Amino acid sequence: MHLVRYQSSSGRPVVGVRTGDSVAPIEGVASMAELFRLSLADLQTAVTKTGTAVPADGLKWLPPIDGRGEVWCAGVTYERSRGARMEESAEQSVYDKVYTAERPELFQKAPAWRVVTDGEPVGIRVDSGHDVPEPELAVVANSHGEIIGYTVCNDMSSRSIEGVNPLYVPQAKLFAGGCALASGIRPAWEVADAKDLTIDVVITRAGDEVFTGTTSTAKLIRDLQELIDVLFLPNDFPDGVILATGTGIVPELDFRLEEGDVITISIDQLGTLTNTVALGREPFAFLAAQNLEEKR
Ligand code: DO4
Ligand code: MG
Repeated sequence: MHLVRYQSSSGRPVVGVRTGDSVAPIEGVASMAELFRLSLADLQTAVTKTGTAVPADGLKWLPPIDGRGEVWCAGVTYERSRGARMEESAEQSVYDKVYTAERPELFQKAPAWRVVTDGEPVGIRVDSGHDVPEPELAVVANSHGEIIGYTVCNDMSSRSIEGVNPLYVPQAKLFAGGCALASGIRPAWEVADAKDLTIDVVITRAGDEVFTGTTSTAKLIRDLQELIDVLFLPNDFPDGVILATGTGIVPELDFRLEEGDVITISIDQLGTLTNTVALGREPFAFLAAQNLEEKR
């Protein structure tokens, strides 16, 4: 089962449960924010009260986050990420230190309205030149700080901008189309061990595979609930938060994304996220133009 958002025939967003090939609206729930305000126990009850199911095929999926929801990221949580940052950066020691530090690296990635989902484009900056996807397990926490589910995140990143100076991380990480989430959230009670999931990525260019990578969340050095607790210590998340937990897959330095590349990230038990790379901010004008009340 996945918690999803999709467009009704009138264009309004609907929150529902996708099971197999069909989707059923959750009764009395108008937004993901409403679901994310429930306790885990109340959410388990809410998802059992659904209306008439419709075929999933052909529906327009919306990102599984809305309202005041935010996406955050943890960084340098896999040995591979520490090594790749040290290779690309003029300031190696900061990455080495944060990997083992008590305080994790956490940064805000996107408010809900900037998030793209499966089938929409992901972005690279016109002033970058060296860009990669970051395939990551994303943890969904409700407004009470409880982990309620998991999904797939692509933390699109500019290696060239971050490589010059770690203080440029916000510019390397937050830009139009930089944050993609799979369209469905797998409830936490259906995932036996989130620290034992295989993550795969395939990148194709004009139909040819140009990069493949794989890792396991078993290699993630941080505890998931501890990461959420650090986020909630100084912050309220009144409509919940989705935390991407860092990448364990970084291509070698000679690989860089190009416009038109197709990135497919799969996480065992959670699902798949597929996006095509677009250059610059114009392809993402639809995000700024959307009517938050009616469209997303
Ligand atoms: O330190 C920069 C961010 C690293 C990151 O996003 C990751 O490890 O996934
Ligand atoms: Mg990352």
